[in-house]
Amino acid sequence: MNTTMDTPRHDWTREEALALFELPFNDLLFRAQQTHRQHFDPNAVQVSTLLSIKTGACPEDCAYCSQSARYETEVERERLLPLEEVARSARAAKAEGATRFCMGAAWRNPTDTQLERVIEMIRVVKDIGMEACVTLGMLTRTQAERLRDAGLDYYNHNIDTSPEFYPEVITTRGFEDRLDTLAHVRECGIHVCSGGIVGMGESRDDRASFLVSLANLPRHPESVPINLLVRIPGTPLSDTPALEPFEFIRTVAVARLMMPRSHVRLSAGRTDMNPQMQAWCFFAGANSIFQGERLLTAANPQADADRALFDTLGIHPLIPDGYSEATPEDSLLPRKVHFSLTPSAG
Ligand code: SAM
Ligand code: DTB
Ligand code: SF4
Repeated sequence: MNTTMDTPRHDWTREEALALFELPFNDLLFRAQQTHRQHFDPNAVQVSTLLSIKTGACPEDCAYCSQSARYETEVERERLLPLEEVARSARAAKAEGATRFCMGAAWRNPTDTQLERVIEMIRVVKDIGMEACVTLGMLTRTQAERLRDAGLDYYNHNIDTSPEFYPEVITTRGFEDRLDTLAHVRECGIHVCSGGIVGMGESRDDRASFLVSLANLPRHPESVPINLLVRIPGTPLSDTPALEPFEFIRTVAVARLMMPRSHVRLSAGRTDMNPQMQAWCFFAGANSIFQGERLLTAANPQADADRALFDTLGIHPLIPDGYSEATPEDSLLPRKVHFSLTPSAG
């Protein structure tokens, strides 16, 4: 096995990934941190904010999701948000220090008319001077091209879990459908954000296989969100036993080792993690978070708590190249750290 892990690989086997999971914890974290330092400022964390632009009444049956029409959850359905509300939200996120604004819609896939409305939102976010990301479900190649032409920076589409465990979680669209959308996004030049959820009752083998599926894509996603399942009352996964915290940290470390140049996002589930656990995740190679008190429908830590965590750990938010910063008085950004959106993760 390549011990320095310097060059991105796309030929991982599940056995190799499992061997990483099975390393003594200190060895795994030491190696992950070494790899992390080869490619990133270890104290810089990219900050995104999420907004649900269309909530609930989704026809899909994703067993973890508060927004599926098939489950009785507390989520109220909402129509597509007005443009002005998106603009207000993006300005507020920028003032809080986020550099990327991610908009999510509870769709299986967008219609062309819906896509046009989202494109207006992307333009508004770009005008405010933030990176734009959207997650709208499956896309055709033509739709991906329209998003690229609108200036979209990232498209989020998760593979969610291993191909083997996937049918236990979602039956209304297949794993291959997800790969098709990812290929459309990649081929038309939008940065790819793709990861998944751990803690859904999958095995360690599944976690290894999930990371192999991501790392063996033709190019690694630039952004890899690792979500800890948020157990939503009313969904089939609401009573899933909590994942052992060290296993989550191991998953982050293995993701870092297998996709050395990608931003690994410590994503959903941070309200169930204490500051020490989040610090371990950063040490394991996580270098991105969602900031803001709400994810799409679920709670996220308060901005104050994240500010305190960054201060305690000496972490600073990462500023992308060419980013136009918010005014100093309303930004929490103390330092400038540059990275380039190109070249890609590998
Ligand atoms: N409807 C679109 C789709 O599924 O592609 C976009 C939005 S969907 C909510 C985006 C991702 O959020 C999912 O693929 C899943 O990985 C993550 N997610 C949703 N609910 C979650 C939960 N309860 N806990 C953790 N992650 C979750
Ligand atoms: C991702 O991987 N996690 C985000 C984002 N991509 C769209 C969504 C997390 C959703 C958590 C549950 C909720 O808010 O409903
Ligand atoms: Fe719908 Fe996305 Fe939720 Fe699945 S994850 S039910 S596609 S909103």
